[in-house]
Order: sequence, then C-alpha cells, then structure tokens
Amino acid sequence: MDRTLIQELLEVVEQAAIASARLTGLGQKDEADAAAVEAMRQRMSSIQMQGRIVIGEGERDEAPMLYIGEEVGSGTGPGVDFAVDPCEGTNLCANAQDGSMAVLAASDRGGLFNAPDFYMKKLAVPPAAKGKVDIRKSATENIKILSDCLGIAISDLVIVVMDRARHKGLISEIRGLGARVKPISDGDVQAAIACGFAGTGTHCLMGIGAAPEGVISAAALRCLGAHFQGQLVYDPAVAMTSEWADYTKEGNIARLNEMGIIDIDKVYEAEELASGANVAFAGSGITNGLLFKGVQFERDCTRTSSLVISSLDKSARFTDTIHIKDNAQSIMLR
Ligand code: VTB
Ligand code: MG
Ligand code: MG
Repeated sequence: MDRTLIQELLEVVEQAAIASARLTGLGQKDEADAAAVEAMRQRMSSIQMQGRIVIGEGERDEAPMLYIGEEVGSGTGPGVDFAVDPCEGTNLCANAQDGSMAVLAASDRGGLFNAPDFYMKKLAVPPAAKGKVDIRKSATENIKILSDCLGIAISDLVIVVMDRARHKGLISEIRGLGARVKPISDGDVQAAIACGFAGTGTHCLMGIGAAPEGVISAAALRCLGAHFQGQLVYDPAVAMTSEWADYTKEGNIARLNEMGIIDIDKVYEAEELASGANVAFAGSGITNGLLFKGVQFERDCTRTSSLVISSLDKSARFTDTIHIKDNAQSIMLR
C-alpha cells in the first residue's frame, strides 16, 4: 500500500456515498445499498492493485458484487485486502437519519481478520484509556476507569449503546452509575470511531453489534491509537435477535468451529482484528453524522465530507470535496 492508493480510497468512499445518498429518505434500503456497492466496485476497478474482498456483502453465491473472496482492482500492483461496507446503516439512509456512511478498511495481504457473519460484543474508548479498560470487566468498572483516564466526571461521560432488547440491562447499569447513554438505532461503526476523537461528544461504545463492522471499526481505531476490543457472540439468548430465531447456541458454535474459530470466547484486540503492517480506513458521510456531513446535492456540484485514517503516515484527514459538474456556473459556498 502506498499514499497514492490511500488517496484513491477516499474517492472510492466518496463515490459510494454519492450513489446511495441519491436514495436518502426514499425508504429504499436495499436499493441504497445496491447503489453504493455498484459505485464502490466501479471506482475500485480502476485502481492499480490486486485487491481482494475479505469482508463484504456476503458469500459469493448470495452477493452479486463485493462478495467475500472477490478480486477487485486492475489486477496488477500491490496486494490489498479490503473490509467494505458501502452503505453502513442502510436503515438510516432510507429514513434520512444521521449516521449512515460509506466505509472501508484496507490492509496489506492478510492484515484484516476474516470475521464471520456473527455478532460481536464491542468496547471502544479514546487513546487516553487504551489498555486500561477491558471488555472482560463490568461496564461499571470500565466507566470508572474511563472517567479517571479522561479526567471527565462520570456524569459527563456519553456512552453509545445500540438500542436493542439485549442491552436493557447494560443501559440501566450505565444510567444507574450516573453516566449518560446515547442509544442509537444503527451504525455502531461511526459511534466507535467517534470515540477516537475528542469533541465528538462520544466517549465510549459498549454492547453488541455485528462482527464484520467490528473489524472496520478496529482498523480505524488502531490507526488512531485508540482502544477497541471485540468478542464474538454466538448465543442467541445473548444476541436476542430475530435474525437468529432458528439458530441454536450449539449450532452456532459448530459453525464457528467449521470456520476454524476454536477459541470461541477469545477477546480480540484492535491490533489482532487489523493486524497488517499498513492499515487504512476511509469513510464518507451519506447522511450527516458525528464525524462528517452527509452528501449535499447542489445545482453545479455535489459536496462530500469524508475521513481517511492511515497508519502509513500516521494521519487522520477530514476532507470536504466539491465535485464540480460539467458546465458549472458557480460552486460558491452558500
Ligand atoms: C449492526 C451494527 C451496524 O446494523 O450490524 C446492526 O453493527 C444490525 O444489528 O452498524 P441487529 O441485527 O441487531 O439489528 C448496523 O446498525 C448497520 O449496519
Ligand atoms: Mg452493508
Ligand atoms: Mg453495516
């Protein structure tokens, strides 16, 4: 991976964001997803690389594009592995709610954990508390540690938790301690990454979301020197999701074992989920969010707002881009 490639990754997520943003608010989540997938793949195809999708839209037979194992890019050049989520938060996009974005993580070959399509318990906090909090500890313990490390009173800490039945107990534990809970309906990638930056009003992400999304979050947070840990969830009684209505704990464990995951309770550190020598994250807002604005369509231009984080030059770049249309008369800021 080199810096030119990283620059192209910005354009990849910008194009995906623009494509699905055209469907924002139309109540068409699958269409918004498909548009982002198509645009992301299209822009990737012109990059000089031997790209490979490690985390994508699904298995080869169930996803037409950006499926796991698909080769992307021109076919010559450096070998790059990708974890992609072209429209992370499809419901948010369909309902014109905050927090939807086009995202990907990239790494040298073999540098991203091949996460199964399972749930994952997650803990994300700012760099100042990295390695001090631990997902094996209780929420209460971690919040106290977080307060000490950040120098912020417990009553001023904002903990993001996905608004799900499985988090009922967690939410009352946090509130019982006097910290604030910010429930989100979707989009825990953005919430996790927001913990890597001061001033986003987000100090911690706790709770269970999807495992593939965990890898993308880990890639960004590893580059930022922030804390991320993940632990796979395989018990339907813990996940409490209709997705797993027909699944059993034993069946899920067997599925994990088949995929080569034997230590099913392993706690994965950010550096294990995104282990490559070089790792990068790129995200672009579809709707407004904690990190950047959503796409804005103007008469003469389209504006995007994005973030690229790279371990290559240890940087996090917030980029606003004006994509100028042909025959544009004015692209002035209004
Ligand atoms: C999770 C979360 C994602 O979808 O995957 C969620 O990590 C789905 O969780 O950010 P449920 O099955 O519990 O609804 C997102 O919110 C959006 O992709
Ligand atoms: Mg997706
Ligand atoms: Mg997603």
